[in-house]
Amino acid sequence: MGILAVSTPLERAGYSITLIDSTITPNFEARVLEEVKDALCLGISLVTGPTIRETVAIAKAVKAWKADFPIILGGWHPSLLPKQTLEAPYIDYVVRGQGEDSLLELVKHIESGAAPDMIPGIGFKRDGKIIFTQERGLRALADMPPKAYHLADFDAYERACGRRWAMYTSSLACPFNCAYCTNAGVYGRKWNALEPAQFVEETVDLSRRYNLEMLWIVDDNFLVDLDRARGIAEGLVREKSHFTWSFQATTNMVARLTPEDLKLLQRAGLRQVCQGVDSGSPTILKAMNKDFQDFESIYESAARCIAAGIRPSFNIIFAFPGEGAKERRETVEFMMDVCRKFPGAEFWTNIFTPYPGSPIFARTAEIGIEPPATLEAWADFFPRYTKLPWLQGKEHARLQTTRDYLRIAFDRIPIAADTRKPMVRLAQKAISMPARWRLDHDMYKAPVEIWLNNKLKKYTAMKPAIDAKRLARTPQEAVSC
Ligand code: B12
Ligand code: SF4
Repeated sequence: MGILAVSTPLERAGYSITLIDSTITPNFEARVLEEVKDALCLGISLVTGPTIRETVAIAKAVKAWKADFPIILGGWHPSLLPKQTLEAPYIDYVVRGQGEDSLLELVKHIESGAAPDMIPGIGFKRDGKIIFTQERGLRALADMPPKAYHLADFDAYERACGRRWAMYTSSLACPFNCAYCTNAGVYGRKWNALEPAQFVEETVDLSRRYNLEMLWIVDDNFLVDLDRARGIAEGLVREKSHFTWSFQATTNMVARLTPEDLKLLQRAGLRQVCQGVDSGSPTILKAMNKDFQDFESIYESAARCIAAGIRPSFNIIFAFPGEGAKERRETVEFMMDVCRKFPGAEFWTNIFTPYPGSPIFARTAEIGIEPPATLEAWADFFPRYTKLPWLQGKEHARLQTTRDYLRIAFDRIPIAADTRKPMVRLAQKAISMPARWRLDHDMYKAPVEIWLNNKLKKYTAMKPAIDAKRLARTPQEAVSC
């Protein structure tokens, strides 16, 4: 999405883009090395975590081919840690925050050989010194050009996950400031959004143009303006849109929707609402700065969504600083209670990971965390397996086992097509019962159900035929970026 966003201004200015997505391109490193041969520069979009490993490998390989070939990093990680990112010897430029204007200006400067000092929102190196230009002011989403979806190889994504779908952004930022979230660090809590008419026109067009069955609206908090949400639903019903969709929103906002609102949204194709519940412990919710969310609204939101035929999908963060055995137990019991009361509700769990730019990151020394000191060292930073000073060894293994049991105790619907055979479904249903018993009794010794489930996974896993078509250049054979 980041690349699709920054591509439109470049294409409009006559540059040609070759998009290589490592998730669908076999041997993507070789492909990049092939494409850079006649390109002006290489831009890479990355978030904190494993994408850094690929970024570093590619950047080093490109530099080994040609030491002065310009490499530009953009996206959340370089935006939040621009100095440390630029300290890597194989990175030339970083773009901080929104990249639509900054990248276009930077590419023009690279092409003409001009000094980039006056381009707001970037960082670069000169004579071994790191230089940051002035901040670039945030632009409202409605003022941004449409994303260059035509660069995406929807056929390859479909082959990889069995469904034809895309992401779409209809608002930016979030008015809240949860302690673990990096949002305020980049978007400064300035929520702004597209009008319903633009949402409806663009999503209907997108779904028809690329024959998409589903859209995932990746706004941070879709429901900040409830009238906008109602307007969107009415517009989609009026247009007879054919796609289903999902969005992310806070539970307090979802609970403000009336049953009629939810029915309207369901008629408009809404099938899932992702919500950050994050903990079942009131103490931890307070520590997370989530005073805006109470348990009553979480139950209310689950009840109303289920009644309207919309799946409530909740996220949990385990091992937040201050979470002890009592608070973790409260969380597991809360999850079990919600799933039992509202069959169809689902939970996805993570391990707390202190991201740069989040409010809690300012307290790393106090909570005993030593942040990685180089770009490369952030590659292992991943909420699926994070280890923390208070979560190591047996304790870490026990939590991972609990998470595995939570996964098999209740059905969750992944975004990829469900290709399970009836026998496999039946077998998984059977092991969900002892898994629930274990979670109720907090007993995870000799985890045979997990072993069994892993065996079953062999029969459930997608076998993607991954490939990406070679993307055609624009007819005018402009400079590739
Ligand atoms: C969709 C989404 C996902 C999707 C897809 C992620 C992906 N890698 O593409 C999925 C569900 C897979 C996902 C997973 C994860 N995500 Co996520 N995700 C998002 C979300 C909601 C939207 C991202 C998006 O596409 N936005 C729309 C585009 C247009 O905006 P953008 O990415 O910000 O791009 C702009 C600029 O950053 C810049 N830019 C971006 N790329 C480039 C490249 C160049 C060359 C240039 C010049 C500029 C540039 O210009 C763009 C236009 O202005 C963001 C929150 C958010 N508001 O952005 C979180 C977010 C990116 N995710 C986050 C996290 C933590 C994760 C996970 C670790 C969660 C988990 N528990 O597993 C994983 C990690 C995935 C990975 N690959 O490593 C954090 C990242 C924090 C960080 N420090 O990096 C975010 C910021 C959420 C948050 N507020 O904390 N995520
Ligand atoms: S976690 Fe969600 S609700 Fe909290 S600040 Fe981030 S985007 Fe907003």
